Amino acid sequence: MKTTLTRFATAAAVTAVIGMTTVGSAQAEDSGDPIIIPIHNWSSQIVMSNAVGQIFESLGRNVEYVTTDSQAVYESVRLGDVHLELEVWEGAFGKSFREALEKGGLHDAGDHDAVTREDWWYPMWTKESCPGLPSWEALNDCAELFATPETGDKGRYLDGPVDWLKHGKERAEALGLNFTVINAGSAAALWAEIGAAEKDKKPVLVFNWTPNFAEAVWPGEFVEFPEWEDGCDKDPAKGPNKDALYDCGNPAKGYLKKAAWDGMEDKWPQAYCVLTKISFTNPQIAEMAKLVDVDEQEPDEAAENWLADNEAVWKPWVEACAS
Ligand code: TMO
Repeated sequence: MKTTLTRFATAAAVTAVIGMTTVGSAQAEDSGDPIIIPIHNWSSQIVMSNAVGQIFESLGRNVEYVTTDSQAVYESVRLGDVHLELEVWEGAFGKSFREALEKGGLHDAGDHDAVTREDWWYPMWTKESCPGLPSWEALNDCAELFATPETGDKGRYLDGPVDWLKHGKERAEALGLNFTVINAGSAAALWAEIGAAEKDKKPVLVFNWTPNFAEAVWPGEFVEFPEWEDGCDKDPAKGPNKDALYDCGNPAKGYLKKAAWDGMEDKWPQAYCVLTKISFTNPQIAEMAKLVDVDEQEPDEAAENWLADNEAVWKPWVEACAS
């Protein structure tokens, strides 16, 4: 029932917007070819991509979604195989994004309002048995608390899926951490790990990020590693270990950008204009993730519900590009 009602609400909003945009529009028309939007493997990105796709559809655009690797996507945008990326997280993707920018073919289409962080993280109960946290220097003394049969006497750190390329193994090595880094197969495996530890308040260390639904479910903290310095992934002189890369934490106040294929503006000027106006906040992005990861909605349905409940957020972006 909720879905039916919100479908009507969205349709009404869409009609209103189309009515406005078709009057006196003198600029070149957007192409009828589909705008191809890449989808990755974490919920806010999937919901946001569907929400923006539905906004484009409300303007009469055709949209296709393709599931792509979250690092390789920057090469795909650059080549115009997909046309934009809605969540460029500095910690995970800054390097791939910068490399693609240098090669040319894609550009920075502006920042979201959101401030992001992605790093080693623990639910707050972990600190009771390892009170030196959040400093990374407390980790080795506590390593055995995190040991499992799989890791022997080393601690276990459950990193994100490999395509998020967190360089966890290199970080552990560069900082001499007595931890085995294991890549989760999916975001869901991270939530399962925290959920399984919750009942007995077992210490766990997993990859996590903000904005995300998790912060409202499990209070917790990021481990404070040596502060990120530009070049820490390229220049061994950066960070405390002068012989190693990746001996810094990820940026603690990272950006969240949008990226666009250079040809997008000419081909779909109105949709491109809307893309440049889009700016989601931390709570909005956390809510998008929650609709899927907690409320168990399908991503397209979550996007539809989010748009119906937040017209005051997104309609001004469309209106700003109406002529
Ligand atoms: C790429 N991610 C936002 C899940 O860290």
